[in-house]
Amino acid sequence: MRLHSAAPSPFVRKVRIAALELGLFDQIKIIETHVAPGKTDTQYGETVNPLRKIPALELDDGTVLMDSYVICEYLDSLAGNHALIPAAGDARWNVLTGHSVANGMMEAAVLIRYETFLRPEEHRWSGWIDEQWVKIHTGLGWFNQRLPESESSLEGITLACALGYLDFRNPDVDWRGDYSRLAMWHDSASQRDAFSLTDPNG
Ligand SMILES: N[C@@H](CCC(=O)N[C@@H](CS)C(=O)NCC(=O)O)C(=O)O
Repeated sequence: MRLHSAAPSPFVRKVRIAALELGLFDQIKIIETHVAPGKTDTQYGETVNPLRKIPALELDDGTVLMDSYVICEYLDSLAGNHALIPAAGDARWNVLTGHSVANGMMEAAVLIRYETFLRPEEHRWSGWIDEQWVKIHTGLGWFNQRLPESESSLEGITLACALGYLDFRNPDVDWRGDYSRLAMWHDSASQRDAFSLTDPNG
């Protein structure tokens, strides 16, 4: 399997942690792929992912899977024991909902990055950036009240990726001061090998 990746991407990190936790990482070859708005990689778009986003996973028979959620669900099915996503019941819906919220926080943080780093200064929209920050902070508060039951579920993995990306791109944002339960949860999750090996903060 070939995983189209870039080290700073929190969505790629989610897949890498999932593969490490499931013991499947040795079967994956990392392909460095650069996708940034404004720097169109037409070949990648035409041959791999029409949305030109990473991650995308190419299987040995040529099938391409995307996006990060689908890839994680696929890896979970290969491992065969529902370690990432519970098979049924409340546990399943809780993990999937937590994943959606953490993923949305990651999307907001990546959009802020594009808006502040890539978009020409005269075209930036500060009100829109503020709205993304509100989503991130409301999400942090939501998780501070409702910590994931498992660090290594898809919810726990995605939340750790969202928090790690905030530290990586916005080290000046002191989320730990406002969300102390979440900070303790993140300290504990970060001890896991799969999380520390992929930490963008080194
Ligand atoms: N829904 C996608 C989001 C992936 C995503 O936004 N990746 C970013 C890199 S962190 C990307 O490829 N950006 C390029 C673009 O938006 O054109 C997933 O879960 O895989």
